[in-house]
Amino acid sequence: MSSQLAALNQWVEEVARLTQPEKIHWCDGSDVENQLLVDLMLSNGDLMRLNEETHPNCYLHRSHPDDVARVEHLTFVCTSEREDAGPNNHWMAPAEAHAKIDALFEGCMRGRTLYVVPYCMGPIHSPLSRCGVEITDSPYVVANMRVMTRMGADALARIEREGTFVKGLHSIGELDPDRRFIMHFPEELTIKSYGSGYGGNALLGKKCHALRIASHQARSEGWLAEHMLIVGIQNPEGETHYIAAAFPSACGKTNLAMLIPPEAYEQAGWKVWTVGDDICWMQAGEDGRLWAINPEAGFFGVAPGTSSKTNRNALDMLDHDAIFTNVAVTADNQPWWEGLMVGEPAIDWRGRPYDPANGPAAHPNSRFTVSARQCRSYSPHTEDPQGVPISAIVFGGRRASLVPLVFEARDWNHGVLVGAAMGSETTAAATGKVGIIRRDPMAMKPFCGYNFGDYWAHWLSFNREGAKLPRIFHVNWFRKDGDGKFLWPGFGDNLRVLEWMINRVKGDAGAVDTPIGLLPHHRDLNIDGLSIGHADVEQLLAIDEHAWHQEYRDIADYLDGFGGRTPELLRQECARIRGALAS
Ligand code: GTP
Ligand code: SPV
Ligand code: MN
Repeated sequence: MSSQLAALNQWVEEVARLTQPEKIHWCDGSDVENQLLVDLMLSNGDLMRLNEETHPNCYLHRSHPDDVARVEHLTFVCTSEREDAGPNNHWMAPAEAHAKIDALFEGCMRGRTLYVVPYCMGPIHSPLSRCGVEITDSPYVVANMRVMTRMGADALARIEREGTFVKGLHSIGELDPDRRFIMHFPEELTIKSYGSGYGGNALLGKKCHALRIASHQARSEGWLAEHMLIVGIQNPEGETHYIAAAFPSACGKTNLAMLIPPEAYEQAGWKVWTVGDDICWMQAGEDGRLWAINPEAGFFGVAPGTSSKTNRNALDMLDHDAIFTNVAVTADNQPWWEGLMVGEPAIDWRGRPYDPANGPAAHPNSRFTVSARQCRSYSPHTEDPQGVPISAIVFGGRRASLVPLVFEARDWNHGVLVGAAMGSETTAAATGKVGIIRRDPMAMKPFCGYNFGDYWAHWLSFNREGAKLPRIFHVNWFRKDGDGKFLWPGFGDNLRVLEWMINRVKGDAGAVDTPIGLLPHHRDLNIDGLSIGHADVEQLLAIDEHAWHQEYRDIADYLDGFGGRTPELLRQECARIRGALAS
């Protein structure tokens, strides 16, 4: 055995001594293995088979009702210096954190099987990819990791070649919210997660590895690990522009990544190519451009709101070989959620007969897990080892008021400020109150594995000689009118906004200069065929300077909260805009 695998074996043995499993299973990722796991879960109640005629190989998982979302208050970044984790993270000293969580792991797998899950984040032959091994006692986690990552024998072979991998230890424990922690040790490339089976808490390749650990690693190695979708927009001339977009959880990444063009656009020859829907790893190429890969291999998407009208590409990939978590089911055992627009719920997400008095039939954060290969718009370039070149970076939030439909940053440094200043209403993707506006820089508030001040400095450092950086934009699909209705139709019609961006990149579109950035003039935005009127567009593109003045006061205070770690350039940029707003 190679010394690399010897190190892995030794860690597995150590963990087994601590957790005392009945059996140890090394996952190879094969179909046979998956079938055995599915059969096991069907027999122990972890999974229920859905309607085999309408949804072959589709399963429903009902989680513990107290375990339905990420738990930010129990998520820690454990660097040796508190300042390195920053005010944006909960921090615990590494030794204390290990002791606390190891005490929970002690003997926790008695009578259970310990699964060793080798995985690769990113195309298996890409130099940008990174490997990890998750140890878990949850077959549901194994089945999900198999869809979400390149899991099994090939990953193990790469680990053997490279020697380095991220260690992730996970147990569902008692699923007790009072005995639950998600701990990260970026300096040790280690994750320990106890007491939850939910996606972002338990599928350790996703947010824990590909964002918190990877962002920390990316800073020291000179690349970026971001909470961004990657989409390719092909125009009628046949050119494809790749756009990376950061929106907070449940704010539209999956939907934008697999957008269906409005009919007139489709007829004119526009095409949309999905590369990724949640995470993007980017690096400067030799040509000075930023090149991006999607480290994931599947989608763990929000079910509610997905319909043939809003996202046909998503719906069409969900009628076979998919895992559903916490959705409702119809009388004939088909998956159902709010916004599906067909069928009716018979049983709610907790397994009770549906009663509107109990709230929504599907949990608002109910999810589907599906291989990216099942998506019709899946881009063949997703597998390119060098990634795809990024033409534009888009930041966006869920803001009922103030923030216009779209604006462009003046330059890279201004764009970094626009990202750092992002605010968004909280959603059901994390526990806690929904609809509260909070600062969520680059949509990374729950996911940045180090101090935001250092993170912004890292972003600014990409602006160097020879760099051909993407343009930076900000969007808001969620602006509401006086009656609480969305002003912008969203979904497929968001292509109209992307078209303006691409034309800006090419130098073909106009813009109006304002203190907060460059906005399209309403003639620059194609609204042909939309039911919204001129007045709505006017409102969507209006700037209330007085309210923005307040907003920027708040932004300046927020940046000050990071003390000496906030880059001076960012403060200057902020001061410049405040000055322009005041005058
Ligand atoms: P995570 O997987 O949590 O990171 O979420 P996400 O950013 O991928 O969000 P997703 O695309 O799943 O959208 C979340 C919710 O927002 C769904 O209920 C969508 O229907 C809704 N949504 C997405 N795009 C739009 C849009 O353009 N307009 C409006 N009004 N709603 C949207
Ligand atoms: C998110 O919350 O941003 C998600 C789902 O993409 S989770 O995998 O739980 O993080
Ligand atoms: Mn996400």
